[in-house]
Amino acid sequence: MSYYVTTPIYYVNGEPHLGHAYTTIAADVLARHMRQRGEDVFFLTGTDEHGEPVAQAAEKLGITPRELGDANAVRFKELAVALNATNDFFIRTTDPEHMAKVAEVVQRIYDNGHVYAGHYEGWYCPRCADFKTESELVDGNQCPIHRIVLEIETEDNWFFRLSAFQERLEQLYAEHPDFVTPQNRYNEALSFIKSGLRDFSLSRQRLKWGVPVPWDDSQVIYVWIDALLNYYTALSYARPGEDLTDRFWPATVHLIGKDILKFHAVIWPALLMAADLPVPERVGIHGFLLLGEHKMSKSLGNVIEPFRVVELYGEDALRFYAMREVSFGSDGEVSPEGFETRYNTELANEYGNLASRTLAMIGRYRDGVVPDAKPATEVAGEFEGLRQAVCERLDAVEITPALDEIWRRIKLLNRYVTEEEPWQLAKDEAQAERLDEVLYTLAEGLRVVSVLLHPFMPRTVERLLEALGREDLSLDGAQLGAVGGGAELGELGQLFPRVEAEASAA
Ligand code: ME8
Repeated sequence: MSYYVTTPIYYVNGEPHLGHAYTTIAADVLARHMRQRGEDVFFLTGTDEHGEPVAQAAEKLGITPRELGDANAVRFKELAVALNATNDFFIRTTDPEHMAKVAEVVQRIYDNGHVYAGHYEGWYCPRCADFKTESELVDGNQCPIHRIVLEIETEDNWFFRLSAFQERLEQLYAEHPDFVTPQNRYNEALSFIKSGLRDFSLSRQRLKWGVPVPWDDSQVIYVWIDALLNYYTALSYARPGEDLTDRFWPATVHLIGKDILKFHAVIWPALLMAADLPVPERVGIHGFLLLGEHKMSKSLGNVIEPFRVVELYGEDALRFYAMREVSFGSDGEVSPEGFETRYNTELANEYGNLASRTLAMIGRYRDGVVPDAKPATEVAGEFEGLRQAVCERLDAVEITPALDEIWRRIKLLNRYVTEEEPWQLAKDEAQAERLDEVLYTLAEGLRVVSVLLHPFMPRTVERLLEALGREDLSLDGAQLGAVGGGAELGELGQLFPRVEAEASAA
């Protein structure tokens, strides 16, 4: 089965921050998990470089939009690398191949009769690159998102007949209850559609920075249309000499933040319908990380800056924190203290300790070889159905609940150690078989949770599995008892060392 997952393409008008990292991490978790399941995966991310948001930011800096794009696209690429994201391609909307394909699709929409010349007058936010209705404005004439004063713009430009797609969109929603998840976002999008769709301008007259309208080069294509089409155009040129469109289109899931719901859940499927192209299977929407300023942490300062966290704690700690702290789909606070607490309690104490204790006890009591035994019944019962549950959660883009399922088993294994007290069993030769069972169960439990955790914390898990002498990552083996004893354990340093604030003062 093919699985195509995307992130939004990020605006190059600023530096990447944790919000961008969040969606990229989530997409990478899904991509890695699906590869573990043996699916044919394509994972796309990239940058959105045209339009007013970028043109205006460049103007303020006194550089060209291309210079700004070139500088910040590099930063977004570096972010993906720093996060250990396995994107198969990084698209930039300034790629000539993308631009040519955008022109081609927009021409098709025009040829299909869905475009007309019109006159627009309305409130326009250049930072959103979007028109606002009177009812959306706050404090008279401000953008509800950017809180900047808006002006009424009038332009003659080309309009897309969105209103003509109302019925087909309603039908799409009726037939595909998972088209938008979670449910509250589905409801929000559907009620937006039902409230009546207005045509919108597909081109901009005053702006020069964009893809020229194929039949009227005095105008450029509206940045959102240019941007949305990236998901489709990338497949045609991501692999030189090969067109991946048939293999991966329609996309399996577009991951986005709630800020851009209307574009992805309403306008995007309508555009595809207008171009006679299949619509994606799902738009998975997450909430907002509230990145406010916080009490200073000694090592991280007062904001969670992704490059800084990776430098100090490694990318796995950030990946874990992002997916664990704020339930995917909801809004939630993130803070340096919150990060450090989870790092110390969950990563170092719960997972790290489970690993080091298990390896140390097998080293001490069984010469570093995992004993051969059957998994303890009480633990086996708790692991029953785990792999299936994780798969189902991730199929539904419920990323935090999938991680919770795994973490519950890590806590359980820690309780199991405390209850069984292997160090007492080791004192009594008559308990040798029991000790074998306990140590085997721990090693096997640790292996299973680690295989399932791999998409979340790939580097850490690879280190741990290597030390466990069992490096197979396929999901088939993610069941308690799937692998017998006999593995020789290797060395495992500290998985989550304490980070000293002093060491990071520079
Ligand atoms: O909107 N919390 O780009 P953008 C969680 N170019 N996620 C956040 C976030 C936060 N505080 N801040 C940003 C654009 N994000 C367009 C997209 S797609 C065809 C074009 C993430 O740079 C989240 O995924 O403003 C959000 O939807 C996206 O970054 C917006 O990125």
